[in-house]
Amino acid sequence: LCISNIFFCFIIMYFVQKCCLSHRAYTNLTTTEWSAPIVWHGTYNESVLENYYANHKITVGLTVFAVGRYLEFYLPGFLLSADKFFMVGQKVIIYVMVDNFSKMPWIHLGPLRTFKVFEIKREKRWQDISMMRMKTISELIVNHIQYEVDFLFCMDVDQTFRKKYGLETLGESVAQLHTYWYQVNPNLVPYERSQLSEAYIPMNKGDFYYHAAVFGGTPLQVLDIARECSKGIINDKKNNIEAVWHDESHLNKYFFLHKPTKILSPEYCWDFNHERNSDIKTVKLSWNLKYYKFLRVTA
Ligand code: 2GW
Ligand code: MN
Repeated sequence: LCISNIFFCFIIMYFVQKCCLSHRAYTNLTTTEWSAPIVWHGTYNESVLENYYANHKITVGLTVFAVGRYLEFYLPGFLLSADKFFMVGQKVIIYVMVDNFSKMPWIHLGPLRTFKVFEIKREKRWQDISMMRMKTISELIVNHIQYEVDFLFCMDVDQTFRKKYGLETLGESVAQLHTYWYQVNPNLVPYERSQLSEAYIPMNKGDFYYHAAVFGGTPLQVLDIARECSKGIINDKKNNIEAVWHDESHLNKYFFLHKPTKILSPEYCWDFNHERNSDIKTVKLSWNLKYYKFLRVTA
């Protein structure tokens, strides 16, 4: 009786552990299981970084897409705020992809900053506008970016920089924790769960839910990310399936298979509509309001 009781207790403990305790204490976690730093405001020393990079000159690239109404609606604010807060004091090249060159907001950027504007064709479906960014990014890296920058970020346009977004964010391959899911057990996040999709992540697997609004790394690393994601997207199209969160599902699959070397806290891409607890000290970049009705009419 005693032995069977002990055995029973072990079984219970096993399930408690599996269901609850393995739900790591996400809040303020500063390193991952694979020893990658998770950067929160205050976990880095800005002056040490600045001193180091004063002797190691770098150029940082930033890609952004603005087609249809997003061009007039979001691009000016994104560029103005990036000029003010993104990699202050560093050389920066912003690669802007638009579908209508004549609507490009030619704002004046600060010293050491420039943008390069590319005209791309507008996809009909918004899902494709979002997903085909991966293909365009990989072509752009092959043709231009790899020769021009040391680090690269790829971002959504519907967001605004609020505070310094600096050297602490640079790494080989960088992923962004999603505002809505950073405290949630991976079994409850919206990974793609159909085995028919290349973005499939099995239950009980996965580390974090990453937000596709921000990812980055060295150009060749970002090339690998963008290539793998666009391969997955195109194969899914051949098989007549679309992952639940489009390119974001494929990005999550990529980072599940190839762990990022640095993770940014949700302070680096925050939604002010989401309830904010004391983890969120300084918001560096925030989501803009979405006016779906207006924006999706012509999108
Ligand atoms: C997208 C959706 C509905 C209507 C319009 C568009 C749209 C997107 C557009 O008309 N023009 C455009 O340039 N875009 C680009 O695609 C733009 O750069 C935008 O930031 C990006 C992603 O679309 P967005 O920001 O409206 O989608 P979110 O904020 O819901 O994004 C998350 O999920 C997406 C997939 O559904 C992507 O993975 C994205 O990276 C995620 O942040
Ligand atoms: Mn967005």
